Amino acid sequence: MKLTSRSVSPVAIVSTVAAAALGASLMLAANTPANAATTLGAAAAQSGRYFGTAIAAGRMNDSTYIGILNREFDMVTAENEMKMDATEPQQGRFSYGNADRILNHARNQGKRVRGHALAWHSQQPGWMQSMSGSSLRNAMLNHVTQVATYYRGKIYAWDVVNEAFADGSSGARRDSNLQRTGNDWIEAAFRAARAADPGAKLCYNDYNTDDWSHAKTQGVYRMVQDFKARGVPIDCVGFQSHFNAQSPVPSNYQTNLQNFANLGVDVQITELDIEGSGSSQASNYDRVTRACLAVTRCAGITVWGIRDTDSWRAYGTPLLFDGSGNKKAAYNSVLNALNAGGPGPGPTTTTTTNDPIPGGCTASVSLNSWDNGFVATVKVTAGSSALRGWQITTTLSSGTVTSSWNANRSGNSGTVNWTNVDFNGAVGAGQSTEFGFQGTGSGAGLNPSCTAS
Ligand code: 9MR
Repeated sequence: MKLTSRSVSPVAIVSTVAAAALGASLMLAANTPANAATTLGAAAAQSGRYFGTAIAAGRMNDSTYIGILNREFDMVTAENEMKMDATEPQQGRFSYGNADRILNHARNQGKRVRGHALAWHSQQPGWMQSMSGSSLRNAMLNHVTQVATYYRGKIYAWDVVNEAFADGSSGARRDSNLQRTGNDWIEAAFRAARAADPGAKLCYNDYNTDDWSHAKTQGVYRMVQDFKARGVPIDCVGFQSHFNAQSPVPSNYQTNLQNFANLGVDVQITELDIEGSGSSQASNYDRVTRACLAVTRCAGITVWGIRDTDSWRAYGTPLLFDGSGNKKAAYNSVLNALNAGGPGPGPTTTTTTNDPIPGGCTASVSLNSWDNGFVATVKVTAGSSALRGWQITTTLSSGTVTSSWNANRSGNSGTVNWTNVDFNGAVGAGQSTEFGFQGTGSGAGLNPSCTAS
């Protein structure tokens, strides 16, 4: 209804005056309408993005910590527990206890997980630090393969390689034992990660790459450009975004994210923390959040810890919650910015991503066997939510697969991996689809396992 001047009520006049008088605070109120999301994860989800945090397994018995985690965040990174020294403390002996604790908690809460990190010059186990040449290259690739395979289907995005560029004006690779195995070590790591977990987005992650004018940023940009041109499997670039007075939020931060996105990769803010307090800290957080929202392929933001006291640099009070778990001004500015939203539907997904839902599907097999051969029919059943795609692993204790139908296959003996074809990837909640194969041997013990993708 169009109001005429005669129909304007005294209440309306009062609120118009109030609007003029309150100015900025009313604008703030406009960003937080009654139906605005009240948690970071829900607010980010409105534009198809996530809001995550790093957590430490050692703090998981702290009820304040876990309460904030469960309530606010929908993406989780293990702060240290998936690093090389944690997951392969002795060569060939893998250890996933703390990493699993984090991953299982996240997934049981319906949250997704960023994997951090498969290959890095730092946090290497002692045995690796003293290696070089082809034995180091092989050990690194084996690590990438083993860890990414172990978590196959459960990781939204892996930091495949972390911090491989030098600081300063060179724009060159950082010297390290891994770099000395040959300049192609990074692409080799990405290829190994893709083969091990085709559903995970594969990221290059670094710090001091947030300013477009820095030589280090340019070096990373040229590498990503080259990888895209040559078909090296890379899906995303992580910008750690650790800011303080010496390293402030760059004025070209959004431009920087956009320039990388224009190469055809997602961009992710992976380790955000900003030293400071009060309104200046809040306004820096606001700027970073708005920059992500303004870039369609900025998939989401992860802060590097929950409370200030949880931070690797607690003295800088760089996070969104104080030591008691109270929301800081910085929290409110991030929430308001997320609620104000951004353009577009969020990141365009060009590769299949892993399913955030635990237990997203199951598989069973029926066998029709004869003397030395069999036909197996595998039934794939979606769990409580619909599947966009699926991956099945089967084990042949003897013999080989000789033909198959209605699925893509990799391998034909031992562990054989299967993925949906175009027409049978989408399966409704609780519904089933089938594929089959013929093989030699008995077909005993195929034991299919299903991962939603
Ligand atoms: O926050 C992490 C801290 O607990 C560890 O001691 C440290 C060891 O390297 O790593 C910190 O996390 C780093 C991350 O893995 C990579 N980017 C820089 C982060 C802060 O140092």
